[in-house]
Amino acid sequence: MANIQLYHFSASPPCRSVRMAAKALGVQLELKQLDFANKEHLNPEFLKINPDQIVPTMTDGDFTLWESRAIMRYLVGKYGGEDNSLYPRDLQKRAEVDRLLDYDLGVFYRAMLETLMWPVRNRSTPTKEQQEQVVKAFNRINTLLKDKKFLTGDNVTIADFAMVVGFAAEFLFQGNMSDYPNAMAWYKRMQELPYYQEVNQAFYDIVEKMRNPPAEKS
Ligand SMILES: N[C@@H](CCC(=O)N[C@@H](CS)C(=O)NCC(=O)O)C(=O)O
Repeated sequence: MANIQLYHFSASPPCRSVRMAAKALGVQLELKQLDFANKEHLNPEFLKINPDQIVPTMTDGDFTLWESRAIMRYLVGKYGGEDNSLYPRDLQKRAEVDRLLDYDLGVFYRAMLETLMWPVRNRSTPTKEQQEQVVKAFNRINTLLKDKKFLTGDNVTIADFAMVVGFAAEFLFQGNMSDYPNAMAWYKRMQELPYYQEVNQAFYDIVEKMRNPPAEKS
């Protein structure tokens, strides 16, 4: 197997989803951490690799790909064997995974980003409409999970990886997460996957710092 490189930064949600998919496949990634605080992704060297200058960006030999969901599909297609429950070949099963990936890209992740994550970074308050979007999104996946272990059934798929990294912003939600018990049970199940903690540690370190900020020096 050629060296597969992943340009990433460890707390980035879409980077974490790709890293979980790689772990689930047993694909080793050579991680190339970019220091976003120092805008390393805007360096001319990275511009040559990815004109969009975003992470995750994967190189597999002389092939370069970005967009986390496309990378996960590619990795399963290339390294997942004949058929793989992470992204099944069966047309209808695959279509359900695709539906969720599309819903995530267009609606779910966006709601988490704009309503829960960005306001922290920008010190702004989400609008009532944005808050309603999050409630609607949590309700949707809570309903989806009422009779399932994972988003499309009994097996984890790349849609679970894509969505859990957005869902993990739930700790910033002003409402009550106990209103979404199926979604929370799924989140716990995801956290119990053998590679989850390792891949997501940098994110939970940030969560911990936000919950218990270091005391200000006087
Ligand atoms: N839709 C893309 C989103 C990628 C993305 O927004 N990555 C952020 C880091 S979390 C980034 O590289 N931002 C750099 C920038 O926009 O300048 C994906 O799923 O891969």
